[in-house]
Amino acid sequence: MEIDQSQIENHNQKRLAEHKKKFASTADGTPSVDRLVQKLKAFQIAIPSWALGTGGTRFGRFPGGGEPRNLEEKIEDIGLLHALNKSSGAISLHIPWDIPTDPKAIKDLAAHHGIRFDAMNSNTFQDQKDQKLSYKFGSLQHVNRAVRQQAIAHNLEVIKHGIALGSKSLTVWLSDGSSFPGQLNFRKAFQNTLDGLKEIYSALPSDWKMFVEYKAFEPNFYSMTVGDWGQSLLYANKLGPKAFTLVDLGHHLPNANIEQIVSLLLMEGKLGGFHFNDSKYGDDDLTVGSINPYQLFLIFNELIEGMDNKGMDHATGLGWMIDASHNLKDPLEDLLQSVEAIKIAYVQALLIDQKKLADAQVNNDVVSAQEIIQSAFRADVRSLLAEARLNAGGVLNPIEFFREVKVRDQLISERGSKSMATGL
Ligand SMILES: [Mn+2]
Repeated sequence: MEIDQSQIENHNQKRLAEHKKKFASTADGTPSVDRLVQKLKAFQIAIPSWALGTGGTRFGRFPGGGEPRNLEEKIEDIGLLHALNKSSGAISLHIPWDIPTDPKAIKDLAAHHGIRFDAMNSNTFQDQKDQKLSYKFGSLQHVNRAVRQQAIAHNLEVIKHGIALGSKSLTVWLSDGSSFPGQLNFRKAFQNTLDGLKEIYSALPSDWKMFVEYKAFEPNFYSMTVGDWGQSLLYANKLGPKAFTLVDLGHHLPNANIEQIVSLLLMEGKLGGFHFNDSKYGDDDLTVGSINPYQLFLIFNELIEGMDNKGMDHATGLGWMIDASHNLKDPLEDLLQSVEAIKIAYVQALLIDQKKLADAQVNNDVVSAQEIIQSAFRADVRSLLAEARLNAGGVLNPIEFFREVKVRDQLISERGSKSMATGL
C-alpha cells in the first residue's frame, strides 16, 4: 500500500493550529531553532529489514499479521515509515534473508520510496538450508579451514549484492565464541578471525567501509571472539583505514559507560556506526529510548561534541541504524517510536551549550556541568520534530496517523494474517 498525499494533508490540517501553538512556545527561547529543524530534516536512520516482522524469543513468536513476505514488501513498509516521518530514508539488508533476485528492479523500487541502501549484513550465525559445512562451532574462528573459507566466501557474496544495490558498507557480526572454559584457544580463535576479516577487507571496494560489531555474550556464554569494543578496535586497527567499530547499544555488559566508549572511538577515528535499541538486562532489543532515554541522550552529547571536533557531518559521518526486533508491538509502530526517540535525543543534545559546558569543566564546576546537561535533557523538543516532519512533507503525528488510516488492517488484507517476514 502507499499513503495518499491527501490523507497526510487532511491529518496535518486538523492538527496544525495546535502544533503551531506548541512550536511557537518551544521556539521562543530556543536559540537558532531554524538550524535545529534543518538538522532534524537531514538526519536519517536506516531501518533493518529484519525489524519489519514480529520478532520473538526462544520461547515463542506472536505475529500480528500483514508482515512483508519478500524484499519488495519490506521496502514498501519502510516506504510507509518514511512517508510518515521523513526520517527513515534507508534500509539495512540481511543476506541471505534478503537476496535481491533483480537488483535493478529493487533499486528502482527503493528510489521510488526515497530509500537508499545502508550497510549490508552478513550471516554466519546460523546454518542455511543446503549449506555444506556447519557454523555450530563458529565461522571465521573455526578450527577447520574449510569452514572459515565458506564464511569468507559468504561475506564476499554479500559485498557483491551490496555493490549491485549501491550500498557502501558491510557489517560483520560474528556469533563466534565458546560456551565452556577450555573449549577454545582464545589466541588461535582471534588469529583465525583476523585472517578471515583480512580476506574480506581486501575485497571491499575503495569507497566502502567495514563495520566490526561486537557483543559481550549470547549466543556464546563463556567467551565471544569479538566480545567488546577493545577487541573490535584491535581488529579494526589491524585491518586498516576502511575498518571501523560498530556500537550496538544492547551488546554491552550491564551499566557499561557506552558514552565514554563512543567518545574514545570517535577520537581515534574508528567509530563507524550505530545499532540503536534499548535494554534493561542484556540484548533485549526493546524500542529505542523505552528504558533509558538519558543514556541515549548522553551518547548523543558525546557524538555531537566528538563529530563537531572533527568537522564531521552529523547526518552522513556515521552509519545510523536501528537493530531491534521484539515480540509485543506492531513492528511499524515500534519503529516510528524508535526513530522519534533517536531524534529527540539528537536534538536535545544539540541544545547543550558546549562552550558553557567546556567552561564548567575547566573550572571543575561539577554542579554547573550537570545543570547544563540536564536542562537540555529536560527540554520538550517534540514540537521541533513535528515541525521538521511537516516541513519535509511528513505527518504531524505518525502513530496517530498510522492508526487513523488503519495501515495494519490494510496490510493484513493485502498480505494475509499469517504472512511471515523472511528470516524470522
Ligand atoms: Mn546489532
